[in-house]
Amino acid sequence: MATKVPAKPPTQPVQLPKTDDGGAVVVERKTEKVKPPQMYQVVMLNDDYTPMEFVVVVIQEFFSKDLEAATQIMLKIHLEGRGVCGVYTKDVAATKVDQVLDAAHKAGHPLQCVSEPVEL
Ligand code: TYC
Repeated sequence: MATKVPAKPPTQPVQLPKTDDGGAVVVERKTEKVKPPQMYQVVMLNDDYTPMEFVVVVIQEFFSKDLEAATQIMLKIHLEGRGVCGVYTKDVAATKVDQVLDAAHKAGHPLQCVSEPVEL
């Protein structure tokens, strides 16, 4: 059986790039490109049938407004036809719309609500 001669270790140890961050080597530094997400406003629409009290309760419940703020928003909708109840990321806004429509449907009211991108 042939005896293998072990390879000689290099005379000089291989020098790895010196780092002070645990071994990560920064190859390239790019300027930050992350933008804040597009936000969506939940807009409630007026109708002639949904009771004002119901709208106020819905705004308090799903948009975390106190009685006074919810009443102001409801009156704005009643007088102007529509009003913003809150501004959220896309998925959260869609969930709020679902919750409002579900509550209105269960109570037998025609209350309508939509979400739309906030203009910059
Ligand atoms: N206009 C309704 C009424 O007079 C009240 C109302 C307010 C309905 C806001 C919907 O989003 C709404 N009973």
